[in-house]
Amino acid sequence: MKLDESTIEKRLLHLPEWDYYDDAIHAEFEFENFKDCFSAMSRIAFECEALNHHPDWSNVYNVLKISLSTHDAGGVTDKDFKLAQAIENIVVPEDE
Ligand code: H2B
Repeated sequence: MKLDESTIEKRLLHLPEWDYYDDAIHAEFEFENFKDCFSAMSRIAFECEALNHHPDWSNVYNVLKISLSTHDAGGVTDKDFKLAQAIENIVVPEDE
């Protein structure tokens, strides 16, 4: 079920890297180099398969841009937040 804007904004307080606009949540991550970036993308891809939920994303060298929305629902749902959290767990080192 598509979440309303105030619910999305509230949940984003726990995900400071992410912004809500155009019916999706978006984040941009910068890595040391292409190898680190692509390695994170591979790990994220396994999470996507496990959750059966998939990002719109793009990569240029060491930068990864990700947009999450639930296509079937035409907006942001709980599935997007589950995947965003899984991505955070992969991309943001624990001691940061
Ligand atoms: N990913 C996203 N982001 N939105 C979807 O609506 C979606 C998906 N649907 N991954 C899934 C797969 C789907 O088509 C199956 C059949 O559940």
